[in-house]
Amino acid sequence: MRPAAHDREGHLVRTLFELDDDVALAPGAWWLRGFARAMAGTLLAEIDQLAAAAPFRHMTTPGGKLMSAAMTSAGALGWVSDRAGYRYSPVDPRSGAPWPPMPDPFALLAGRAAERAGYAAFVPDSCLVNLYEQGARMGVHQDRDERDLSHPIVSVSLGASARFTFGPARGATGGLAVELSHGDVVVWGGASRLYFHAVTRVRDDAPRRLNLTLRRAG
Ligand SMILES: O=C(O)CCC(=O)C(=O)O
Ligand SMILES: [Mn+2]
Repeated sequence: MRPAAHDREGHLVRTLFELDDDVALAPGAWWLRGFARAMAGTLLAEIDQLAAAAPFRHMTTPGGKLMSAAMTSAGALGWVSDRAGYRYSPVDPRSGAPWPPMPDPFALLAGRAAERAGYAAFVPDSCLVNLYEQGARMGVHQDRDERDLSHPIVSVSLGASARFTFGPARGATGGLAVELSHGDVVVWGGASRLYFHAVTRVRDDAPRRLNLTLRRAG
């Protein structure tokens, strides 16, 4: 948790930053409101660069449906989906070349956010970048393609706000829905590492939404 700030006389100082309260979503899961806001410009510039090297594309599910969010990746491993299934790949299947390297600001932010949520020394080797344009969503799923599930997931929201559902079951039972805004970070792991989640709608308060999902996959 954020330590309280005091002025020279010892008064507790309420800053604008403190309006960004951390919210516990579930055991092991934290919604760090506004945690990435100050870095957003840097993150967006990095996304532009990596998308120039590994363009966003709509992948196909194993069932043959086109996913509505467009995706690309950075880091040693990138998450891919096609008729053969979901998996991590060291190369971009479109080019056969390695994914762009993990940008330093992504790894820095992921480590800091994980630490704030109680996960020390998190070093991601994969960043999936999701691009949601008008009408795009992401159906309910678990993140379970990673080799070692003891590492947390760090998920960063940029641009348009979106409704995010999170819970222990595929349906609504025991779960909740929150509205994720530009600069919010959600971290989950431990008891909620395999919680189900979805993006059920994206608002039109910005032209598009970007999400960084940082993981230790290998
Ligand atoms: O866009 C989001 O907020 C969630 C993305 C997600 O769950 C995923 O890529 O596995
Ligand atoms: Mn997910």
